[in-house]
Amino acid sequence: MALTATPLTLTEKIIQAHIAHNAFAKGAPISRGAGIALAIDQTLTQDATGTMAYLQFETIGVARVRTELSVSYIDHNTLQTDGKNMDDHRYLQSIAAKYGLWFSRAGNGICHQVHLERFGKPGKTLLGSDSHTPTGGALGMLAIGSGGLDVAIAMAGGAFHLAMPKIYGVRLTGRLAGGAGAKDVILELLRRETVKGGVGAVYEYFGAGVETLSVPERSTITNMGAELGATSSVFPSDARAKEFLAGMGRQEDWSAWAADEGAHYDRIIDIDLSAVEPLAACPHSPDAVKRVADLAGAPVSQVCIGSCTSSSLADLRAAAEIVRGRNIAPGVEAGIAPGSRAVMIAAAHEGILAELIRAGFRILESACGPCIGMGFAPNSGGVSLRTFNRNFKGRSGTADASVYLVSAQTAAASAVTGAFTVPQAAGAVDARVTMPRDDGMLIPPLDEAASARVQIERGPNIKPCPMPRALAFGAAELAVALKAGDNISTDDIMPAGAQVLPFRSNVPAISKFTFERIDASFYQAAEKSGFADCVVVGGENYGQGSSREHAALGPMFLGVRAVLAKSFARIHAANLVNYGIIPMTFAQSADYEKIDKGDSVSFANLDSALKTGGDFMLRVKKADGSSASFTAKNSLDERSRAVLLAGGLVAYARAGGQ
Ligand code: MIC
Ligand code: SF4
Repeated sequence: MALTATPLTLTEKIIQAHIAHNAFAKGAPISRGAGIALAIDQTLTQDATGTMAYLQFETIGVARVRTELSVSYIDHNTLQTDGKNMDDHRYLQSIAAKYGLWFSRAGNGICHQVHLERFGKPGKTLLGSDSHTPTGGALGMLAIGSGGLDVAIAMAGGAFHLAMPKIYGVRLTGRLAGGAGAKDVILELLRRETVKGGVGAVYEYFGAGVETLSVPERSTITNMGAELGATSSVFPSDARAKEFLAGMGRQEDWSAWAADEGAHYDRIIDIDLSAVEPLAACPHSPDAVKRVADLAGAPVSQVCIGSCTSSSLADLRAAAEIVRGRNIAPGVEAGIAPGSRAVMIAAAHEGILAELIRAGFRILESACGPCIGMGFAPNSGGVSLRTFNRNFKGRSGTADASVYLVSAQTAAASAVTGAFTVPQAAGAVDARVTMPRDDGMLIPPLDEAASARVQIERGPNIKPCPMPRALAFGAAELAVALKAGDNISTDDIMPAGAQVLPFRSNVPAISKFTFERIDASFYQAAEKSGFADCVVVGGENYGQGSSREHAALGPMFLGVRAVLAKSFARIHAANLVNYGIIPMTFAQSADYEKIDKGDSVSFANLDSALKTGGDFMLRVKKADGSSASFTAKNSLDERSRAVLLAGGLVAYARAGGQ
């Protein structure tokens, strides 16, 4: 690797190698917060966000994807209770065939796990329409989650725009011991940093402890960095990365990537792996972390090992060692959803799968499944221990269930006792993985002549994506349609689950579920107002969680024109802008108290604030006739303001905007 004058972090090196519009001197550090545009090497989509992404991609009008590699995965909507989901799968398969993408069929596995096994490459950029795309950081790539529209632009050869992140160095020392696993490392970080600690930052791992972690263990950590609100998480590409790629039959894809000696981090966080204990994130937030020892003995009714964060062969091995020769407790229902079909096959060959089945685990398909409320919902009021990454209220499908996020080790130990149990050291579990390179359910891109003959299959539920209305409300009074608290997740704004997900390709239909979890009357009220222009108020970290654009599209369709919050999650703020909704930040947190549902608000200088920058001046008329004035911060960069003025990203791009 070329020597640089200033020692750089790994994140900076990858960014330097991909700066699209080169306003920055090569080799010099880029100032944090500066707007940057990155060239994107690889993209991924999944079916729940993919339909909208490809509907947008089709309108851009390029004949073939312009990335090095683009993959369309089917893993979310695999509970097919009528024709809608399979119609979406067939649409996506025909799009992949037409435009030169790889296609991963339903059952082949969860996008992040399969991508790591089959396509991840050190030093590359990956943009994915799913918030857990940073999983790829386990292989030393800069992998970022975004809305589907940003991915569509990247597939068409456009750059990805973001603010240069801060870079937090996580120095690992020691080695995991006792029953602690990689999941406990990221839970420890969540305990310290909270679900908004990583907004605007990349967590970069370094130090002597790094080499003690295998790539699957690293991927548990990078995956769940999304719960910190981080832009991404990244590990160096070292001998362990080489070993992993060799195990996948892809040694030629390896190259070494690491930070320079003496690189500067904006902050350093120290974690001694040998001191990490088994932990659990308690209901209903990934950062409500407690020691399993402090929960020990409390009864458990369900256990599930799966999801894109902890369903690797290494996780299954650890679980199998713990349950060997024992049975699942009678009061517990236990299930396993292996992360990919390749993991399932390898587990079968090693005999682990048989051991898990014998112990009493139900085997679920290799897909997101229960993580996104697609089956295996817990009993009413049940206590479910899951190796997943999110435990927002109601996400499991059971509104009053208590979901705890734990390691595969803790899940397995608790499954056999029927109560929270601190896992004992299972002996040194072999974390090396050699998996058959099996492309049976992965369909490669067609050549151009064959692509030209493909007809796109469009099921009756697939409707064009609606466009934002013009920002013509000037100084009019807009009703405050909702006031929400802190850490509102995209699951609160637009729920997922078996009933809602089939409408992901039909915005008018899915918009009826907008804010259902926090205000069941939201849709009816919007309909009654004739979908009049309105605003929504939120607290800190508004829109945390998923990348789903539907959390912007639903509100947009119902008339929401601005969201006024104390702070925003990165992906959601970008999605709001892309769909013409203005994110505004309270300049003073206390002003949050001055505005309530039922008030009306007007903006004195909307036009000029969008054209030239500067804070927004607001006047709130209270329901009791009194009024208040205050300013809201305009943190939008020049491009975001231009996108809003153009009427959203599609209109902006059509008008030649970069
Ligand atoms: C999630 O974990 O919430 C999802 C479902 O994977 C989402 C994407 C979506 O809503 O389709 C994500 O994480 O981005
Ligand atoms: Fe799928 Fe869950 Fe991972 Fe989201 S977090 S990609 S729903 S497994």
